[in-house]
Amino acid sequence: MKENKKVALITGITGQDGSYLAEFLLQKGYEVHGIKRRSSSFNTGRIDHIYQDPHADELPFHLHYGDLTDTTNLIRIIQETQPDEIYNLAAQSHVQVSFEAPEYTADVDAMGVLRLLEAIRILGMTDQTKFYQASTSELYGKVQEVPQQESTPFYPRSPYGVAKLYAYWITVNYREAYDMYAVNGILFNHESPVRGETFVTRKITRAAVRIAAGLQEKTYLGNLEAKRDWGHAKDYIEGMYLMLQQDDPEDLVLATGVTHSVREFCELAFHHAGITIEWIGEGIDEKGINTETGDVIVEIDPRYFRPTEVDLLIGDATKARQKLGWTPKYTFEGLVEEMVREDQEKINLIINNKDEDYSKLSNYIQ
Ligand code: NDP
Ligand code: GDR
Repeated sequence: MKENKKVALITGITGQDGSYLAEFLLQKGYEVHGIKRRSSSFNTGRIDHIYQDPHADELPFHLHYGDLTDTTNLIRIIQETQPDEIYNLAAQSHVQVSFEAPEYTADVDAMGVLRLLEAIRILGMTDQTKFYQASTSELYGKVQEVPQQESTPFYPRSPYGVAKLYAYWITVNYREAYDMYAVNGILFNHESPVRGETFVTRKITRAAVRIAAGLQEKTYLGNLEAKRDWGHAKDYIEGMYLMLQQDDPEDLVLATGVTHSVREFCELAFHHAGITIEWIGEGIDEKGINTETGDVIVEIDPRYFRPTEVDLLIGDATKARQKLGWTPKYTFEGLVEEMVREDQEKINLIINNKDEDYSKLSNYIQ
């Protein structure tokens, strides 16, 4: 007898959000398909634990090789999997990198969305497949009003933001032109212990525990004054799911409504790692000092400044609260503490030589 499971296809399944969403949908009884890129080294670290389940053979979890730059591949995967829901989380998601690779970023983050939407249309699946687009608070960019909400004008400040602007509007257009259930979740920054190591939060929590353990002397950061509305990825993937379960498709902001500077994130992360930080100097000569030892633990490196910066993000998720009943469960303080604690645990495994996967060592001792 054919099981009556809902089928979800997740692009970007190997990323932070994709891995949490896959787990969440499997728990809800979905058959989950994910698109992963071919890579010369392992890139499934965030989803490997799903396979470690003793009943892995029975798990309704399937990975497909693919890429958002490859139209025929996307058409084939959608045709084969016949998804009820597509969550498009794949992207070149690093803002700073988008200044160095603007064309590639546009290809994946803008054109990739068009390719997926066209695939759904070409296959005649506009009535049966719901589409979630991972839109971003980077669309707001240069501050027009705060807090930012659905009606706030967009003014992106990076090739990433501009590519995501196209993605936002093409999703709206396919919804209106073809009567598709297609929505944008305009998500403010969300982090977790599996956040990529080059985003500022994880860069800081990882550095804090390594410095505290004597494995690293200092870390280099860019703009300490930028303010972000940081939430926990686990809360946000639940919001994505809820956005596809409504009667009518609607673009919604997900945010905590609380903002903090990079500097504040730094102070709290080092505090949880057992270090009190004090700032001396100004501008690019500013330094963070360990108050106990007097060691310089944070220096400013201009290479991390962006050609155009997004200074202040603080979101108003009133609509999502009303329409979805969505509220974030994690606080900023809880998020930072969890990230530091988990990085601490990884460090302890290495220090105590109990880490089974010695290839991970190079991630922590360098
Ligand atoms: P990650 O960078 O952690 O994950 C991105 C995923 O996209 C990875 O699985 C990556 O694969 C995959 N990917 C990259 N390029 C391609 C490509 N050409 N074809 C197919 N897959 C590709 O991002 P997050 O999980 O943090 O974010 C998920 C989505 O949400 C992204 O679209 C991001 O722009 C957006 N977003 C994120 C926010 C956040 O604060 N986290 C806030 C708002 C929006 P691989 O593992 O092989 O690199
Ligand atoms: P962001 O995240 O650009 O907001 O995009 P990131 O963590 O990269 O930067 C946040 C702020 O910190 C400042 N900063 C630094 N950033 C990095 N990466 N490294 C540094 O050393 C550093 N020093 C200071 C940045 O200038 C910036 O102001 C994230 C991504 O997940 C996007 O995909 C997503 O769309 C948005 O969040 C919402």
